Amino acid sequence: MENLKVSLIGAPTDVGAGVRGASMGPEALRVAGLGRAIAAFGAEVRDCGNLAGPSNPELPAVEGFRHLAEVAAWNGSVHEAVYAELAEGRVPIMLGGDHCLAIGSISAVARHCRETGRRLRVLWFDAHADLNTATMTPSGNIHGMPVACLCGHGPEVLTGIGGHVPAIRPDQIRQIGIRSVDEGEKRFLHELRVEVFDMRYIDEIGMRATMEQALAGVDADTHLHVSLDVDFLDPTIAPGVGTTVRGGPTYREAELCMEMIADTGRLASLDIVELNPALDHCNKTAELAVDLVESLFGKSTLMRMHRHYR
Ligand code: EXY
Ligand code: MN
Ligand code: MN
Ligand code: MN
Repeated sequence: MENLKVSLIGAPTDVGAGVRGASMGPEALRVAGLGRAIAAFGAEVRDCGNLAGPSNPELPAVEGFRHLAEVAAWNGSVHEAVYAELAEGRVPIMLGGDHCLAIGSISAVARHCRETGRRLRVLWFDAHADLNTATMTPSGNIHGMPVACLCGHGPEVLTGIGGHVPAIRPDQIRQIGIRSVDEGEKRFLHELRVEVFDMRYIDEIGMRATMEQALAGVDADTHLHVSLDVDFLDPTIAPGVGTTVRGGPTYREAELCMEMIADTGRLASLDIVELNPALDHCNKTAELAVDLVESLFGKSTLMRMHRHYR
């Protein structure tokens, strides 16, 4: 942990979302003590501040996309910022902002992995599959499309960010916590053979076995990227989100996910997205996100020191 260098990159926008407010996410995470919490583990933390970009024009969808030009501009900036921190050997944490920004961050991670010969595994924690396209989308909101764009299905201004189409292959992703999937997305998930651990699966086999499967094959050459959409969590513990879906993981289930990722020692980049302070209660969802990040960076409980239960 002593040599760990972490960079916080704020991307204060909600241009990809249907509900406004995620643009305030980066500041809420800072107020909740994100930087201090990571520094407490002995990591060196650089706060790169916030990226700048176009404001939210609040316009209707055009040919299946809302705010395509604005989404492309923000993602271009995110891509460059995340790529630059990775090139310096740092662990970038992209503070959203809505989930459309994962197009920029994950395309940067994929580019870094191609250049350094590392294997990429993306863990996508979300209530949604985010696999819509212009013809399938019920809303035109691009935060419902990043997985499709990253896999090469979308407009060239988004799929081409990073210069390699597709940025990633479906077999590099594992989706965890999914419970709200549109009809077109269901067909597309099957067609692309995306490995999905939905809530029904988690209910039946448990979070520990789920995460063992999601992490199977992760080795010393793996760059592990976590894309944490806060709506992954059950709304009773995480109300500060514009797209809540009931029936999500409990506090302990979510902590266990993060602890098991920490145990691999392979976490190399992270997105924290969709936090909406305008809908939160006294910043409690931001504080929960900070708790989860602490576990992700290896905060251990007493239980973990006494492994007789394994
Ligand atoms: N599937 C719905 C749509 O595409 O409009 C809802 C998407 C919500 C996406 C949130 C960020 O994960
Ligand atoms: Mn690296
Ligand atoms: Mn999402
Ligand atoms: Mn979501």
